[in-house]
Amino acid sequence: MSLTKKILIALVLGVIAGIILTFIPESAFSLLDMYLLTPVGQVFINLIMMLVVPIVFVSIVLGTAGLGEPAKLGRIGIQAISFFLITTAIAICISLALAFMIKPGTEGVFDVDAADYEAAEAPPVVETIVNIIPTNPVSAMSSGDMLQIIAFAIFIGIALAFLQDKTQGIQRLFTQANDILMFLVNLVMKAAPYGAFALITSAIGGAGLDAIGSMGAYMGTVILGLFVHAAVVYSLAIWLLGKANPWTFYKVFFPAMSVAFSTSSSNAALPISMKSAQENLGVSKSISSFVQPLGATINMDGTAIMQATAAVFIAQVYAIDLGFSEIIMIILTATLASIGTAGVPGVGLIMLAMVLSQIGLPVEGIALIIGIDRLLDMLRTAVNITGDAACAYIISENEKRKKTG
Ligand code: DAS
Repeated sequence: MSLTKKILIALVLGVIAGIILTFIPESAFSLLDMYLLTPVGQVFINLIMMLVVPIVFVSIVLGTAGLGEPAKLGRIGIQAISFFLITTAIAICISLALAFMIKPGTEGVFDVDAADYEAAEAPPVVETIVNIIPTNPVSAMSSGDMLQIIAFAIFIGIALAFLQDKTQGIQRLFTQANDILMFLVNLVMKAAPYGAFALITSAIGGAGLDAIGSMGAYMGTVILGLFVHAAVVYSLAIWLLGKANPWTFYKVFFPAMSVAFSTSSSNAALPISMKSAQENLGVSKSISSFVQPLGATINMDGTAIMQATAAVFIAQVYAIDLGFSEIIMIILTATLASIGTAGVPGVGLIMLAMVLSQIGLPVEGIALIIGIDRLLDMLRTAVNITGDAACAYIISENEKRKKTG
């Protein structure tokens, strides 16, 4: 049986088990979660997170060196960043339209008086951009600062590209390191069905059917936005811009989407998403190794969809009217917030505080959605990495056509 089928079955069984577990006493679920579900899920997450920093560093060095002349690096970079920004803005517009049509904040009773939320300090975006250049690459790697690791790897890759003849040995070393890491991805992915089952069971059992029910309109609006963006926008982009078949893309990319879904982490899904893109979609190693790690760090369309929907939802719950300028501010701040969101679980909610405070909405409104956010985080993370892979696929297909004339 294929890995895709195994993961799909694990997810379906996990949803069923999660729903069943919502009917057992909370104390019993907590024990089961603490001593079985969470440990199994965390071991799987740790196994893949163990590979993320080495894979990002090695693959971007190889990817940048493989692009050859900096002019091509510039061209690929401009195409990727343009795709990221345009699709994020489209994602936000879709979610705003849906939120204003469905009006999730007017459905149901919400206890705003009890709502309290201490916003964690979201790093200012300018500071994030300035700090992209690492003062100490080793500490960037030890702390997992993805933007700094990417920046350092790009510099090393450019140097390798310029010093082609003198650095054959180093290039071979990086190539062999990449082969070792891809082998380990394969090995770790054998645990994916077990990890996926444990993580989705824990998420559904932990959220509880009551929370899911009372936040149904909000969750439905976000999920509809995620579905429209992934199924329509990305498919149209692959078909029209990449002149490729969207169905082929989704069929082979499902295992990577399921890892992103299970772990709620773009970074954790990066190894399998790059492997899927390179081995199953034929995306060139150099383009995949450059575009996907960059996208996993700065391109979060799914997160932007949640942030825009949550902003409208909270405004509706607190009966605050949003004018044209507030809507423009939501588009701008949600785009910036999604760029600043790291590819790890739950950060999108922290960055939401920045969006809300920028447009003068009560940040404590986040307390209304925090209970079910883990389930939405799983779905939006799957969309986040899909956008990165779609971008790499489109650029790679167009570069191939350029070569064959
Ligand atoms: N979980 C984040 C990611 O890995 C996104 C988010 O928190 O919104 O993409």
